[in-house]
Amino acid sequence: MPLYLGLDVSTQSVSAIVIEAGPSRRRIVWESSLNFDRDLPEYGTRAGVHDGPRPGEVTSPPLMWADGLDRMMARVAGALGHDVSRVRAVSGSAQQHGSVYLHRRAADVWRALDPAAPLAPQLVAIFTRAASPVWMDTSTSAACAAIEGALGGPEAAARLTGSRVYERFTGPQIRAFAERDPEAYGATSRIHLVSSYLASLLAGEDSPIDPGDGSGMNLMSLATSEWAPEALAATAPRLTDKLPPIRPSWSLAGTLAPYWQRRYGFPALRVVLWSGDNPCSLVGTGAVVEGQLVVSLGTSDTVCGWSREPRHGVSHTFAAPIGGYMSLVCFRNGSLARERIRDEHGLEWQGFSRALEHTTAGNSGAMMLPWFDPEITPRAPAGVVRHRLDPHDGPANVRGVVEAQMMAMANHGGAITNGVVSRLVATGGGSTNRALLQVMADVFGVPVCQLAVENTACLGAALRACHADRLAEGDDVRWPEIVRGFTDPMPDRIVPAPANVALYRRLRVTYAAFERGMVAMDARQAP
Ligand code: XUL
Repeated sequence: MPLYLGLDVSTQSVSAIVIEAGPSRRRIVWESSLNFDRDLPEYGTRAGVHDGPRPGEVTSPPLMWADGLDRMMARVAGALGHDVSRVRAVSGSAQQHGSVYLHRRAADVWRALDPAAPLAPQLVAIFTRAASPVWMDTSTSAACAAIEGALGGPEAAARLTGSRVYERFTGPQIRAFAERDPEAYGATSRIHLVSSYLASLLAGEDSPIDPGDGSGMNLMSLATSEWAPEALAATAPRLTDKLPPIRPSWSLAGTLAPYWQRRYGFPALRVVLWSGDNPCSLVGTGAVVEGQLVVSLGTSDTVCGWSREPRHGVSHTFAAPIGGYMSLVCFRNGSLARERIRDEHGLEWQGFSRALEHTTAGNSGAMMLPWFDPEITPRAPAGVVRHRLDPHDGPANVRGVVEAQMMAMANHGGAITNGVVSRLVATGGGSTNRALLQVMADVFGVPVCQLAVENTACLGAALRACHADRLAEGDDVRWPEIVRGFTDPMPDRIVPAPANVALYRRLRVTYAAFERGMVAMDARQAP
């Protein structure tokens, strides 16, 4: 029976999932994860990132991602033993928006990697920028304004590229780099996303970008899934030559490079284009039909769902890696905000859950806006926490942060399914906390399902590898068949309490007004 490998390079870790996907046996065979801070301490990251010298700058070393990939491939080969010969295809998921800047020599270097030596030392000279900006970077507001201006305003930018121009999106990141360091920009012959960079390393050749991750750049036309010339022109000089082509998500980047075959004993397997973590998660949660909503509780919290036609009234519309579209709303203050409240009040996760269980829905009218860091949704460039509760009351703060996050997600994510949700799936690290999911069920007013697998982006990458492999074999397989047996919800759903549903319906209006008021106040106070 064939095996498929899915990899995930996220903000904080590298993970791998191997699946067996035959007609009768469909299961995860093996999974593993390594953490950048803990397992690659030589890069000196905190939560996988470095704060840059300028305010709002957040970066990661692209060399660390390659090193993590190398170490994970060694683990995969070691764990599978002789079964490694059964692996037919690999694909990957990567944090979205981050970009990697390469010298002309990069393509020659990764075409001729020496299997007798580790990967990272062979790559040190390929970068024109040693620090890659990542999605947490908020330093590019001036670039955003300039690009949006050139494209005819935020609405026009959203019509063209699927999103208004956001600080973390790759286009404004490229523009800011070209302005701050024109010499290094001039020396850059290729700009990759994290996803296409890592696919290139696996294939040993320059990988295209897939439309799923391409739509997180403010550079791709959502209508055609091709680079939008007017967006490229609004961003930086000679950008057309520096970007790889865009190809359908199920295309092949090539065959696994000799480095991986000789060093670790992998066969000449198919390397399928990588995509972003959110597009991959859509597949890994089985949300491949309309009406389903997926809430991911990770470093960032996100709400997303699939639709045949683009949805209006959501912050991001991406091309889905299965065709059609996915809507996404991203909240930067996700697990980091929950951890802040947990730590400020001297709690462990158990105590955090107990605080939720021992406080009542609605928090006796107390509310907070938990924007510890600059928030993406709504856009709140100066991170600041607003309280309508006693900041010293631990349990009230725990309930405050969770209720705020759930109400924000329900309010801003409503348009994804036109208000009618047929299945609500919770994923990501935070989704193991049932007390938190009870608040989610009550606020959204629908039962919450959990899946057996936690890392849905990584599973999605493995399923995408399987799909592309079967297509390449001439089997025009449908997506519900691909995800069957892997993404079925666990039986004990978390059911909303009717009284709380009615309460939160009212509170969501109050919360939206609180949020709007604070955003308007910030706008008035901005210099
Ligand atoms: C999505 C976003 C985050 C990252 C996290 O737009 O910025 O969800 O993809 O890895």
